Amino acid sequence: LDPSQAFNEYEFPLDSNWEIPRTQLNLGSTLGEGAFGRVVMAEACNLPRTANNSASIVAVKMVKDEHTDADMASLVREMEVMKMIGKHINIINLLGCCTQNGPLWVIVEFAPHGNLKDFLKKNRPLFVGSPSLPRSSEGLEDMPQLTEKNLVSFAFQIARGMEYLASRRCIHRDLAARNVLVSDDYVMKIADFGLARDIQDTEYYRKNTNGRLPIKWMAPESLQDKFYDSQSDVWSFGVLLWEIMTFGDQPYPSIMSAEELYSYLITGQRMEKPARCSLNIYMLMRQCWHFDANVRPTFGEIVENLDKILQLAS
Ligand code: ACK
Repeated sequence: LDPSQAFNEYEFPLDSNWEIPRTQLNLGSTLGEGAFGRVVMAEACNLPRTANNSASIVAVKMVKDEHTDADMASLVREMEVMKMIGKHINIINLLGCCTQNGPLWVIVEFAPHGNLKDFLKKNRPLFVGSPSLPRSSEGLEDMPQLTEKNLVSFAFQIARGMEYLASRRCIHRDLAARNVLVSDDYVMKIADFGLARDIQDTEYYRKNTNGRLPIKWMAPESLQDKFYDSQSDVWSFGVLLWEIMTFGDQPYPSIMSAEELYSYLITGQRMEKPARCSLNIYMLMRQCWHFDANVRPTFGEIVENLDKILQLAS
């Protein structure tokens, strides 16, 4: 028995399509840590899947020191889902992995501007007509104001990413501004496939998930029956659209529980049009919030609709 192996809790099959030598990575600071695990920034050299073959910044996903077998299984599944889904500009793409002789490292694209919710809050125009506080005026000069066209373009890009995921039979199940990351040049990238499940895997998308449920983004059929499909992702996209148009406000601020939310929705109530939101964008939100999932637009139709709205926006 190799003594160095004694410290490896798990053994993974080698996938030479994706394996990267650990020596090509130089780990840096922790970007975030949560129930899911840990994300660490790293410098990488000569990665096969990056544009320039020089050093680049990447994000490395790993489990925490105090992880369970289920945490590890979920990271492995996330990696396998990313391998199967393939590349798209509007998702966080897999770059490679380190699975041998040490801890599992899943290497993904790094998004320099963090999550979309915080990004929107940082870029709030002064005196936006919402109950939330405007951003501070500090550093305003290097933060150009976001235009309505910018906001519609964010929504368009996310819809493109979701259209792609849906075409790959992937249900996100936790689509929200906190799970979209912002890259350079305002490129939106859908992140966190931890909850992504294959549509054919019925026991997965009907499964009762333990822990915190993102109830305010959930479609009625997910709240009631734990049923998820691409059309329940469309409902969440409507809430995300609302988050974009309010520069990151909290949806349904007075609703406290899943039961309360469900009775609000089943009686036909919906969030009002945000102050700085055009009618055509609000109509799209409302279509995404049709109680009947079959009446909601598909991501393909949302992409078409947003494309038209973008053409009109100055
Ligand atoms: O808003 P954030 O800085 O963006 O806080 C979260 C945190 O790690 C936990 O998920 C950040 N994060 C996750 N993945 C990436 C990534 N690929 N690029 C940049 N930041 C990331 C995320």
